[in-house]
Amino acid sequence: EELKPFPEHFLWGSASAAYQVEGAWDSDGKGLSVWDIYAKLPGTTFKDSNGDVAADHYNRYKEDVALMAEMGLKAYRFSIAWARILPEGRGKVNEAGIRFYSDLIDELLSKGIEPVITLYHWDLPQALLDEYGGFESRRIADDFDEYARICFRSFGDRVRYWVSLNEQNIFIGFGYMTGMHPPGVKDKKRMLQANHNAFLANARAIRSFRELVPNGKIGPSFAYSPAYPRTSKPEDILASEDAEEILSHWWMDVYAWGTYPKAAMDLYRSQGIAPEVLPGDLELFREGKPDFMGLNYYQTTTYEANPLDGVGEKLEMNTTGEKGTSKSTGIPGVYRTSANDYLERTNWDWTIDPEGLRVALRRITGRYNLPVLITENGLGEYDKLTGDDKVHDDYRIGYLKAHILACREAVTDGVELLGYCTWSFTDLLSWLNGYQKRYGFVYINREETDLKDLRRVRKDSFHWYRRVIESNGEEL
Ligand code: GCO
Repeated sequence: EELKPFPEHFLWGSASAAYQVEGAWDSDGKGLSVWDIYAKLPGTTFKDSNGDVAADHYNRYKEDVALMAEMGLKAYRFSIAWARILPEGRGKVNEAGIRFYSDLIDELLSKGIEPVITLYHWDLPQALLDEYGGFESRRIADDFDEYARICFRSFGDRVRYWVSLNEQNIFIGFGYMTGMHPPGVKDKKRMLQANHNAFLANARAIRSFRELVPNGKIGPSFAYSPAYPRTSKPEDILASEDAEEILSHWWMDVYAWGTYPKAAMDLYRSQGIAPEVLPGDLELFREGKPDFMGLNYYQTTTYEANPLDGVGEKLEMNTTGEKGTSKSTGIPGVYRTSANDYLERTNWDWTIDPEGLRVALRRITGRYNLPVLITENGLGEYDKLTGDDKVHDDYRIGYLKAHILACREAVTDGVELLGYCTWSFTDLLSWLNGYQKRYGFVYINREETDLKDLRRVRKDSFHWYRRVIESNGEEL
């Protein structure tokens, strides 16, 4: 069968997040974020790595954009550090923060690169956590909306594509259930309420976007790990459907339709942990309907029926997250994760499943009928710099190639795909895994505490992706 070509003006992109690349954690009036504090608490991150310096992108953004231009990148997705714009989270605006992002946007546009802005990539201003508990209060929606409106007014004339919240399921799940991200809470009831409040924030910002950037497009980025059944045993099928409902529809249904899945809500009600939904909340969600679903895709997860009926199971959320966190389930007696004999795994124990990306795209299209922007996809590896200053990352090329082919198959299936952003452009800080876990096309010469020179080195994948873009995905 003939594969359809990628659409014209397809956004061949690459992505990053402020805390993971910028550094300059206290420069030019920036306030502190929860990560500036949390990563420095003992035992929270790999070898105490933190984003104080990161890739020093704040000071070297021109050099980085020049590399993007050399590669022919069509889109660059980056996030704004809320605390650079509003050091206290709300109130007084830091003009130097606005200027930094404004300059970055102008630099990108001057090279013909479409900026894609993420409003929230996890670096909540610490002041808002201290003041009222951050996402645990409904006040977060007012403050996020105020911050978003400042960004829309400052950059909306030049930036068409926006991501509201990045991986709400991960930052809320890790922040309030597994306790691995700030604020380190492990309580499912609090998790579900913080998550509801994050939906309020998301919808308020999208409503403001309609008013302030009427010609732009906005959507959340969801970390979607499609659920597979272990076998064709009906109990396993039900288990994987339940996992899909609890771990994915719980978020995507609200974004797309403004409703929580009923079975999951009934279950949480019976457990006494359902979020408090006030009159007007669901109407607001429906007003905040996105233009596209942002998809961060790394892997699929396989489930089987849980024969233990939940006895002894810990209340943990399955996530697309780090090694060792995707073991048990939130729903006693319904499902648990299992091995998948057909899939290889990365060094961080993530399954490698290009066909799963096609599954994800088809499911999102079939259920929600929304266009999709792939906002992240990539391979974290231990890259090695050779003596002659090269990085031979053929494994990354192989990984990306297979996933891009899956995109093309999905386009042929009828998926409306707006673009494909790899994670990431340069190497950057992995929140919990430090600088050893590298995703970039551009190698950054540094280790956890040894900064070396932060030199930028083009990996083999850099040259490869340039040709992919040039041929609009024909030449893989
Ligand atoms: C890591 C993760 C991240 C995420 C990204 C999510 O290793 O820390 O892979 O880099 O993918 O921040 O949006």
